[in-house]
Amino acid sequence: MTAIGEEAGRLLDMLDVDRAHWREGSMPAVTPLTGEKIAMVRVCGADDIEAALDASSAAFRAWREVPAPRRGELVRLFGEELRAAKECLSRLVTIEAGKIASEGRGEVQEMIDICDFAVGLSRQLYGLTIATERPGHRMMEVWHPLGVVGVISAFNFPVAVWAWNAALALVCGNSVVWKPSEKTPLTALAVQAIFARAAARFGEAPEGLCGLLVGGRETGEALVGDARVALVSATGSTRMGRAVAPRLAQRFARAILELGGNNGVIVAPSADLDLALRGVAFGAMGTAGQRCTTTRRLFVHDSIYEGFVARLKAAYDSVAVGNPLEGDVLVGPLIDRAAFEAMGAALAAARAEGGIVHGGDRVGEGASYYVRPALVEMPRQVGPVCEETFGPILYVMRYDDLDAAIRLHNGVAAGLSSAIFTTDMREAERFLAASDCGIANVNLGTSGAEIGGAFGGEKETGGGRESGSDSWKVYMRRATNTVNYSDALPLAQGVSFDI
Ligand code: UN1
Repeated sequence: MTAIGEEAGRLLDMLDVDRAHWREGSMPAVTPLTGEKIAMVRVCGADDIEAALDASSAAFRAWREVPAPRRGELVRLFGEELRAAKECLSRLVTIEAGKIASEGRGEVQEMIDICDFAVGLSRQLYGLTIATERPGHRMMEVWHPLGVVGVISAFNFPVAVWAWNAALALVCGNSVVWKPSEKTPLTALAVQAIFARAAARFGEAPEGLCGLLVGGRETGEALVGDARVALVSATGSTRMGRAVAPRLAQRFARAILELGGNNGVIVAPSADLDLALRGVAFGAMGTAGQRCTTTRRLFVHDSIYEGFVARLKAAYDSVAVGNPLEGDVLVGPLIDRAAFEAMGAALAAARAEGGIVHGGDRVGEGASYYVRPALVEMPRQVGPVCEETFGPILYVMRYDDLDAAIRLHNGVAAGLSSAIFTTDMREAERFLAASDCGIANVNLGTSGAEIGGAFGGEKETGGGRESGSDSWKVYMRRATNTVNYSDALPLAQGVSFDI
């Protein structure tokens, strides 16, 4: 085993992950930092899937009877365990997903934050009391646990996205079965071990409350197709969503779809350009362009275009790209060769449409894929600009009329995140009113949302909402209850039916 493999092993040992799961399995776990194999992970078979779903169904039946604030106590303990494990787990996120150290820590912090949110929520699963038209009656709505919640997550947020779903699902009284990305099984195993510690301290969590299924596409399909799974929360490409959504709809199961983004930023003439520069730089280059909220399109007003784009190019030239374990870098690797090839193909397509590419070259060679982020000046919004390529490519376009820019901004299939930089209040409000995305910001970038808001997007982003606000409601079922405490039986709508 190489040094980095040994470090991954040490971290897994420190986090108490059973070696049987990552030493003698059949699936190699690879670090994008060097392209080396760092573990051999056990993949579940059809029997494991069956057993996990049975266990999860049984766990749900028991867990739904536990009062919600008690359920919150388990999530509180999980948050404590995450705090204790933060350094180890975030380092493992860096090794397995390639994130720079502060983003690895940020990801684990996001898990801790959603635990805190969910603990509070466990005492606030409120329903309404509704005025009834009938005398001596009371009408109310009550929220009940839903069932087994399947979570399918992507490599780029290998642990936080599961946590958004799991923390809410658990306080809502559900059990959870998780299929992580095949590219990031080790962090998933680590999280399971951390959860197991919280469950042991809690003492009354049913066996199988949080299941993990490491596997490929068939494993995800099993979750999507199984009648025991009431809700599937899936993060990934729009292509994946197109396969998943109809299958869930066919069996009337619920879906939370968090699919592609093609997020745009408008920089208006009145913008604070220092702020805009930092916001765009982090949004477009952070996480090596591998967030669903990454800034991919930039519309800059004609009057400030030359100066702003020149400053942006200088930032692109100065940003340090490389192995986050070896230095103070801001941009780590692409996840794999396929990502690198997709980026190359998009840049070639952009050139063919008249784009002028700045950056985008490969750094180093071998089995890891580091690239300098690419800034592409485009004459129009065409070809690859209209699609999500999961890498650090920022397409830059000029505009002179804000309404036309907003129309272009909205003129793509995805609808996740968006932003405007302006100090003109009317422009800001016009943008917020018109952006067709689930997230719209003023004077900050498109990525790095806090857990307190509902997270998700419209159109081909899938329409799901996770995390904060009232996203919890999709993890529960609502019953409308009417109670008659009178001696009469008045019918609604004044209907009479005297027998
Ligand atoms: C994702 O990329 O799948 O807003 C999620 C953000 C993060 C979550 C991104 N809080 O960028």
